[in-house]
Amino acid sequence: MSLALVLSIPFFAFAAPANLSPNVDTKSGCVTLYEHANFQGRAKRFCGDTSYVGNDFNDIASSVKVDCSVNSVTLFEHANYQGRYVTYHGCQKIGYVGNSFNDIISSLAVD
Ligand SMILES: [Ca+2]
Repeated sequence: MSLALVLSIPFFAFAAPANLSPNVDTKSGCVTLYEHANFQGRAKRFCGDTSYVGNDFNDIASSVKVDCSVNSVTLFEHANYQGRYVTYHGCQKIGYVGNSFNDIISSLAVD
């Protein structure tokens, strides 16, 4: 096969068809807990289900930022998703979790 023939082979672009489906982000986003209200004090990020927030963050969170890629996050009073809970959806900045959830969060489930 001559070089000229090889070069004459039509080049087919492999452009993918336009993706008209909604953007589905299957990976879980992250949630940031803050020690104090209005995103003050120490902060810790959690990406995915967390059965225990850790000794460094147990029972201290007062405010929360929920990434837009998160469908929902449920914050639990106790480790292993036990006790009282509250659910927030993505793209939220919660400057104060409220008296009923202040300084009690021990685990969280990220969807
Ligand atoms: Ca707790």
